[in-house]
Amino acid sequence: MNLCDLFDLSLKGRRDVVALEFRGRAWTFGEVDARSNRLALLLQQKGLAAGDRLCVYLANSPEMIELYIACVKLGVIFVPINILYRDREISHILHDADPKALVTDSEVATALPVWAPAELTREAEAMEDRRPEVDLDGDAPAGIIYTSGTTGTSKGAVLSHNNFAANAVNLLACWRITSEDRFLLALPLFHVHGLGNGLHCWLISGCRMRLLERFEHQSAAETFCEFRPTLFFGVPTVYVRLLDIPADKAREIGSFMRLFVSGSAPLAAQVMEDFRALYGHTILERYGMSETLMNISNPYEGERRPGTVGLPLPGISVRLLNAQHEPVAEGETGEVYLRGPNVFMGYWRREDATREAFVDGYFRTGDIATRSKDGYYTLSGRRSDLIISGGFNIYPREIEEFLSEQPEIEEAAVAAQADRVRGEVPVAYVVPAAGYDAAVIEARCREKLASFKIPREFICIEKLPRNALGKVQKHLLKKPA
Ligand code: MCA
Repeated sequence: MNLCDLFDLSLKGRRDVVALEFRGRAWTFGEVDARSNRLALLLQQKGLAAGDRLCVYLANSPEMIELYIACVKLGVIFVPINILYRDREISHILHDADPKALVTDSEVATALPVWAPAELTREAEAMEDRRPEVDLDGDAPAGIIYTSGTTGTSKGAVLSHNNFAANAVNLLACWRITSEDRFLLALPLFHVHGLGNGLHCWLISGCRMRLLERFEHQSAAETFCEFRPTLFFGVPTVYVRLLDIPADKAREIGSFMRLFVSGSAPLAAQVMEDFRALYGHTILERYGMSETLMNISNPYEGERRPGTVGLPLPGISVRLLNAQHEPVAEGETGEVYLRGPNVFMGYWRREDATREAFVDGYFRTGDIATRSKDGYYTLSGRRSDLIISGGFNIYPREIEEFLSEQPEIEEAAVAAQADRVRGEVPVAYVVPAAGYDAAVIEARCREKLASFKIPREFICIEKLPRNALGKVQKHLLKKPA
């Protein structure tokens, strides 16, 4: 079996049922199937074949969904690019993934063929509504998700049909997702949360999904009350924003909602408490990664314990190991290592990084956790200095390298600063050189880096605190009095 066999539960099994709503329009599963069949044959006619990569730089849209399904049907590897990325970040992925083409509405500097989604849709209308004949087994790669790299440049996590399938089957079973659900998806499809969990749970369960281009907190109450969803996935920032909805509206939303899920960053226990008081629902928090999809989840039935990510999902083995790769004692913190059908195939064309990522067949997550006597996991930190802002991963090294390229900066360090809405935001500690002007530097960052990576503050200091080995001691960084 491969993903198409699971998708056919809805694409064929629920052909005449409304599947997808977007900006006031709706499509049945049969229409989604026909459109993605035609698109797959068009891509094939344009020279794409199983194993080729197709980069996609698009905001959430039905066209992005159809492209993904067409790639799955053809065995083409789907490579989504964060729509907030700028040229510097995009060009790295276009070079690394080595795709046949890029699909986008934006102006992107590349020598690759660039196809606009509307143009593809128009050309595909002339193709037959026929499934391409491609023999794919579950170990075929389905997608490459670029995850910010600790070394400053991101690496492509290769996820197979089986990875996506195992993840979706787990979530449908454990979160009771069925064709009766009405699913509101506001998360970006260029990340695993929106693509791996969102799109796959929708298409395999056969539920009705309303897709949003993005989460807009100003119109969230109206959107919820108009569509009346039963299922919603969010990052903690979204739930913080939902706390601002008037109590009467929140109660109304709580009356038709079945399940709120949170992930991609830690959910503050207080936010979970406040949310329960306002909506009458206990958010279900879970833990995943781009390299492994979902690993650990609080239970649907049973205690959803605040501050924890719950229990390992079916088929997934978890170890907490110390620096010597030995199991830690009960209640001690250790690094999370994972093994299971959800764990990726490796980093694209990075045998070295892939080798380093596994110990005895277990994937090394870089996350630090403890386990309670009754098996609940609590994440307590990270091996690297990853910053998670509004659910987006930021590796300071990438920003530090960019800042160090500026002639007006001698050296810089980027650290996390707590933020009520986004959890953490990046701030830069800068040793200035001649001509330094924070506004000029910020403008350059805004031009070259995704908005969520731009340091919220540029703090000038005389020198960076370093240990005897010369390593910057970020925990000693503080604003001058
Ligand atoms: C944010 N912005 C966007 C989007 N999201 N622009 C276009 N499309 C988006 N999807 C930009 C806004 O234009 C603005 O840019 C800035 O972000 C902040 O926007 P704001 O309106 O203040 O939004 P917010 O209330 O802060 O909410 C932000 C958000 C966003 C919508 C929650 O952070 C988001 O969608 N986060 C989800 C990320 C995600 O899917 N993470 C999963 C990774 P400007 O500042 O220029 O005006 S996968 C993962 O982590 C693992 C696998 C897992 O376990 O899930």
